[in-house]
Formats: sequence, C-alpha cells, structure tokens
Amino acid sequence: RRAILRPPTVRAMSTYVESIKVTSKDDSRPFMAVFPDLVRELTVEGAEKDIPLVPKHLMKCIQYTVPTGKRNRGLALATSYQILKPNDKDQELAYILGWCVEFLQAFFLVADDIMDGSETRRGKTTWYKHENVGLAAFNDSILLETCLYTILENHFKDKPYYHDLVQEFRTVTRYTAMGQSLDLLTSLEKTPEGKKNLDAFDMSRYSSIVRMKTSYYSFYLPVVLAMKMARIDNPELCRQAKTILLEMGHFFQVQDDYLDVFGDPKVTGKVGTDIVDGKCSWLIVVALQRANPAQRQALKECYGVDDDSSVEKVKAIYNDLKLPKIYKTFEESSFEDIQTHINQLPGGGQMLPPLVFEVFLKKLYKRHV
Ligand code: GPP
Ligand code: MG
Ligand code: MG
Ligand code: MG
Repeated sequence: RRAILRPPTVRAMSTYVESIKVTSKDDSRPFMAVFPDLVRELTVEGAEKDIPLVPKHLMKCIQYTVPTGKRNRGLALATSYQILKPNDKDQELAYILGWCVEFLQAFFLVADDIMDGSETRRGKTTWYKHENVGLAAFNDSILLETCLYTILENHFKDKPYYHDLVQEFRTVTRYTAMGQSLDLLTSLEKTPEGKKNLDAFDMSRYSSIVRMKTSYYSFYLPVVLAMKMARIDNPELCRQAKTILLEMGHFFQVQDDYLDVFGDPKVTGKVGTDIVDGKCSWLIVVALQRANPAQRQALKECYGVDDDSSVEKVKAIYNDLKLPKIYKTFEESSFEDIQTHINQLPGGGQMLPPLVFEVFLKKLYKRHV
C-alpha cells in the first residue's frame, strides 16, 4: 500500500509528499454518511420530554458548526484506524469516534471565536455573530461538548476501552482549556505602567501555549483514540507517537499564525485577529527576536491596538523583517525534521506504521487553508 518512501534529503520535499499514498480508499464519503444518523440521535431521538425549542436550535447549531470544516481531525482518526486495523468490522465505529473529535473541535471553535472576537470562520459569520445567537453561543458550546459524550455513551458503552476514550477526551479538554487560558493571559499582560508587555513573548512561552491549546486535541487525540480502539496501548509506543504528534501540532499552529496575517481570507475562510488581539503568535515572537530598537518600540506601541493604522504598521515591520521568507524556510526545515523523526520510529515502522503520521503530514504541507 505504501509508495516508496525515501528520506527528503534524497528527493525534493514536494515530490516526496506527493508520493505518500494516504490510503487506497477515500474515507470522506463513508465518514460523512454516518453523520445524519448522529444528528438525529442527538436531537430528535435524544430530545428530553417537555423541552420545546431546544432540539431544533441544537440541530441548527450542529449543522452550522460541526460538518462545515476540513474535518481533518475526524478523518485522521478514521484513517489511522484503517491503517492500524485494515478492513476491520469496527471501521464504522471509527467514523463515529471521528465525529466525536469534530464535535470537540466545534465546541472549542465556537468558544474561541467569542474569546478572540472573530467575525468569520469557514467562510461564514461566526456562530456567536449569527442572527439571533449572540452569547447563547457560549451555552451552545457547552451543548456541543455534551453531544460528544452522548455519542460515546450510545455507541461505545459496552466496549472494554470505553473508559479509556472518556479519559482521553477529558484530559485533552483540560489541556486545551489550560492552553487557551495561557494564550489569553499572555495576550493581556501589562507593564506596571499599564502598557502592553511584550517581554513574555518568547519561543518558550509560544511553545507551551501551542502544545496545550492546539497540539493535544488536534494531533495527539485522533491518533491515540485510534490506537485505543485498535487495542494498541503499549505506553512506550504511545509516548513515541505523542512526541511526533506534538511536533506536528506545533508546526500546524505556526502555519495558522502565519495565515492569520498573510493568508487569503477567501481561502482560509477567516479574517485574522491576532495583531488586534495582541496574541503571542509565531510572527510576533520571531519579529521581536529580529527587530532593531526602533522596530521593537514601534511594535510595543502598535501591537494589540485595535485600529487599522496600528495593524498596518505591524504588518509593515513583519514585511521589513522578511517574515514570509523566514516562514517558508521554517516550513521546509520543520517538515524535514518531522519526516526524520517518523523514519526513526523504532521497529522500522512494524510496531507503529509511519503512514499514520504521513497522512497528517501530507495534509499540512504548504497548506493555505
Ligand atoms: C486555536 O487558536 C486554538 C483553539 C481553537 C483552542 C480553543 C480552546 C478552547 C478551550 C476554547 P486560534 O485562536 O489561533 O484558532 P483560530 O485561528 O482558528 O481562531
Ligand atoms: Mg481564534
Ligand atoms: Mg484563540
Ligand atoms: Mg489563529
């Protein structure tokens, strides 16, 4: 099933990525096929007695926020399971578990957009800005979270690994919320004079935020859930998988931060808010490392300020410091590092197939969305 895979030092990276054959089957159709039944189960069938309005509202919220993204996390789970246990009778369950990860993602994004003050997501108005929703979106994010545990209970309750799944979801949710908290607290730090404090914005703080707010739920969770389902729970294998997956998560968030400023909103589907929000993003950390005293001073004055001319000044400094070029170099070398680590997995990939990671990697390479 795998095409010949040589290390990227031998072949050009793009040719190498092209050669990764994800799977013989395209998972997205059967993955989508299980979704309508889940929605019915959560709304129509799962409706509590004497509770009007809510099932219909929840149905609208789910349709708006859950199936409308790239679905990479849910699909990665389903594909990982297919690689770990090919043609298994439980493949459909892996699709269902994949949707649980997508519900988790919808929960986070609905809440994140409120916190970040974002106007658009996936090419549409964000849920909290959608007509007649407003801060009810906060409650909807809680409802979306409950949906995933309802699905888990309905479909996995009798499985010997049920508690492992619940535990992974809960631990990863806790990590993500802690990461989000660090993201928010870092962006709000002030000097004793009440000015924006950029002193805490270094790579070490950045890495901590990203590992917790993004990498665990986006990369570690889908693969570890597929491993639990496939009954692979050797702690050493889990540890090795985690190291690579967190590294990929870091890379993914650097891309997200780059696209926040330099991406095309028509393609990414969202208008960036990191500069206005004063976020500890990869771009500002690298800019501060390279800025001369005058540029540093200008960043201190303009970063995190909600007006167009301040944002334009920050962007001009990013361009003067050649951040797009630095980003492209980082993208290439980061890819090579991740590939090397995949190739160094012990057991020559017999214990944990490299394809599990390469599926993800292929989707990340030079992404614009
Ligand atoms: C991505 O940050 C991180 C999350 C979506 C996690 C949110 C966690 C919660 C507990 C709510 P981001 O703000 O850069 O993402 P985006 O660019 O998609 O808004
Ligand atoms: Mg956001
Ligand atoms: Mg955010
Ligand atoms: Mg972002």
